[in-house]
Amino acid sequence: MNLSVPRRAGAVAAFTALAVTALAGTTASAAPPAAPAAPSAALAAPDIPLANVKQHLADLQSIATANGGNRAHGRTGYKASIDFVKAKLDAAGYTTTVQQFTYNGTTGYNLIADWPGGDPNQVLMAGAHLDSVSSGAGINDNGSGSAGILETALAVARANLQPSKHLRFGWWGAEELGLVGSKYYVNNLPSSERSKISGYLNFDMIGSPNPGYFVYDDDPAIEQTFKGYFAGLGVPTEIETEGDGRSDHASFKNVGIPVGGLFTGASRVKTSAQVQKWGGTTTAFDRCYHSSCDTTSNINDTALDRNSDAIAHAIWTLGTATTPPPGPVFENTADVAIPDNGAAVTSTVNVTGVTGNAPSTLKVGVDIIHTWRGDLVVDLVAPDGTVYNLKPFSSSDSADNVQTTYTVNASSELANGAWKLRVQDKAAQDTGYINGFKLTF
Ligand code: DTR
Ligand code: CA
Ligand code: ZN
Ligand code: ZN
Repeated sequence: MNLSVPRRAGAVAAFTALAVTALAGTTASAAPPAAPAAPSAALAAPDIPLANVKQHLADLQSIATANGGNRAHGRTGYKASIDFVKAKLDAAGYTTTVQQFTYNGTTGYNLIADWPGGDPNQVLMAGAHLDSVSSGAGINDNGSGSAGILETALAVARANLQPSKHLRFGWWGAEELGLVGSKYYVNNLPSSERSKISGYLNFDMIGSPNPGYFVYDDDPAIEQTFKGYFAGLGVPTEIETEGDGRSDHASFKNVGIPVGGLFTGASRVKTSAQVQKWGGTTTAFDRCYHSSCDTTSNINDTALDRNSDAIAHAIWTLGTATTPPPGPVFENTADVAIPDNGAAVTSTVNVTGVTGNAPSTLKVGVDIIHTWRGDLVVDLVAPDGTVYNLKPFSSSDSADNVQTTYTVNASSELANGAWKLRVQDKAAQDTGYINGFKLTF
C-alpha cells in the first residue's frame, strides 16, 4: 500500500490512504487544511490611449522614411528606432540599458527598460521586436507590438504604479533574422537572473489589418489572463497554434521561463469560420506581411487598441497581484498501471475541509510515466462526475510522459469530495502508469 502524503501550506496533516485495486486506482485523503489567505485584489489597468499608440507608429514610420525606407537590423533606421524608444523611457523615469551584439558582421541592439521598484526576485517582463525586414517600415510587424508595450510602459509611469513584481520591458533586435537579439539577451542572462523572471509576455504583430485574436497557449495563468480580458470584451479568441518558435517568446520558453502573448495574424488566410467570428475577409490576416506596404495604413485600429489594452491588463494583473500562499494540497502518489489500449484507470484524492467551491484556477498536477504519450486521454473527474479533459488523444504526440500542471476553472464544483484523475490508453503498444496526482486549491 502506498501511503500518499497530502500536504497543505505550512503543516503536515494526518492522513490515511485506502488502496482500492491496482487497476481501478487508489484513494488518498487528508485532514482539514488551514484556510488559504484570500488572494489580494489586483488593480485595474487604465485604458491605453489608441491615439498615443498610433503616434508612436507614425514616429516609427517617419524614422523608416528618413532612413532608406526600413528599420532593419544593421541599418540606420533600426538604431534610430532604439534611440526613439529609449528617449521616451528615460524621460518617463525608467532605468534603460542598450545591449549591443553582433550579427552578420553588423552591430545589433536590444533595449531593456526597468521600472524601479517591485520584488527583484519576481520580474514580470514584456517584450517586442523592434526591427523590421529590409523591404519596408515594419509598422505592423513589429511597430505594433513595440508601440503597444511602449505606451503601456508610459502608462505605468503616469500612474506611478508600485507593483509587487519588478517590471521590465524589452525591445529586441534582429528578430527577423532568427530571434537573434532575444536569444542574445537570454543567453547572456545568468541563470540566477533567469529564474527571477516569473513570466515573459511577447507581442509580435498586434494590429493586423484583417485581424484575428490569437492567444499563445503556453503558460496557463498568462493565457487565462489574456483570454479573460478578451472574454470581458465579448471578443472570442483562438489559441495561437503556429506560434511556437516563431517569435521572441521562444528564446525565453527554451530556458524554462513561463511565456504568453498575443497575435493578430500574418500571411495565413482567415477562414470563413473566423470571418464569422471576427469579421473581415477570407484573405490574409496581414497581406503586407514582410512587404513594403507594411506602413501606418496597414493597421486595424480596433485590433491595435484592444491588444494594447490587453497588454496593460496583463501588466497590472500579473504585476500587482501578490501571489497568495498556496492553498491546501491533496496528493496521491500511488502508482496505477495503465492497461495498454485498454480500460480507463483512476487515481483518486478525497478532498475534505475546503469550504465552498473549488477555485477558477484549480491546479491539477499530473505525473504520468508513459512512452508515446499521444496514446493517452487524461481527464479530471469532479466529485459530481463532471469531466474536465486535460489532454486529448493525439496520434502524433510521440513524446514521453505527461508531467505538467494544468489550470482548471473548477469554480462550479464543490471542493470537497472524491476527485479522480482518469487515464485511458487508446492505442496499442507503449505502456506506462500514473505516478502521481495532485490538487492545489
Ligand atoms: N515570425 C514573426 C511573425 C509571426 C508569424 N507567426 C507568428 C506566430 C506568433 C507570433 C509571431 C508570428 C515575424 O515575422 O516577426
Ligand atoms: Ca485603449
Ligand atoms: Zn514580427
Ligand atoms: Zn516579421
